Amino acid sequence: MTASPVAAVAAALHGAPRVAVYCHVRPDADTLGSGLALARALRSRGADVSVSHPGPDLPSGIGSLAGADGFTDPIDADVAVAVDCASAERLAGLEQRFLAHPVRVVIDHHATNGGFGTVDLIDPAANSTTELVLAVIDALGVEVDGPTADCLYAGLVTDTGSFRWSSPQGHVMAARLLAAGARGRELSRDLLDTHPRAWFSMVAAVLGSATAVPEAFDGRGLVYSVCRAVDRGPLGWDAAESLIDLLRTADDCEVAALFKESDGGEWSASLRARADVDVSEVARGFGGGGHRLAAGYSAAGTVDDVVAAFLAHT
Ligand SMILES: [Mn+2]
Repeated sequence: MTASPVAAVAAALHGAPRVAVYCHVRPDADTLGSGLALARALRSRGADVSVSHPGPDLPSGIGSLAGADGFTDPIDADVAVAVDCASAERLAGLEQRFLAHPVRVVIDHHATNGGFGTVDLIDPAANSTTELVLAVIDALGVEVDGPTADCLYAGLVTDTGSFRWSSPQGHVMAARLLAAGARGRELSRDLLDTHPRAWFSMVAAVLGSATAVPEAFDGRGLVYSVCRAVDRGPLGWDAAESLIDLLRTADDCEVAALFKESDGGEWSASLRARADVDVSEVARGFGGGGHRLAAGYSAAGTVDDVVAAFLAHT
């Protein structure tokens, strides 16, 4: 990463009295941790800052992050910042609001992000968007205190799968954040290792109905499953988010796919590759995006149609 995009973002934020930070729809710990950490840093410099996400849904486990009780509608701001959003569409109902700002900063690490700000800081080599936010905070000269370190660590530990696919820089960053007071053990427990017991029956249903397609992807194999709204039962949408990490452990399938039904009957597909199939390309074909080994897209229709459309492209 060159220093200049970081410096350009810091310059755009420097002295801005009002900043509206936008997180993506169905927010995860990386987008929320990025937004909350950036807001803390800017507020410490005297700025008025809002942190917003489209829709009512917050994932479980983020309640202990500083500011997690303070998400609001976007304020009228001089500068808008989108964090961890691979495209403007990821802002859903807040997209037009964001795009109306004359100064728009995009901070993201998705390889498929083509840039939709007036100032873009996009680095696919970053483990998490919080890694890029930390670079911006450093460029602003703001000290990272314990609560800010928590927010940054939350994005890092989740986006690296508990550091399983972290770069060396991710470990260096983790050491710095833990030394600054991040509650690593508690955050891992809350964000990754806590489920209501109803989650167990959902896992059983979804993994029990997993289907293998050995001939897919030039014989390298696909395993896929479906998580219908009824499989989730009383659980929220985010309960299904970690299922793909179980599916993708199939030892004889290079690619894993999970089709998740929202309460509104729409579908989101999560794709993972074990080694070297570029699933972001597959996702892009359906209007989605992501990383080479982890990507996704949205779809509408019956489950049979959605799955058949995907299988036709494997
Ligand atoms: Mn991320």
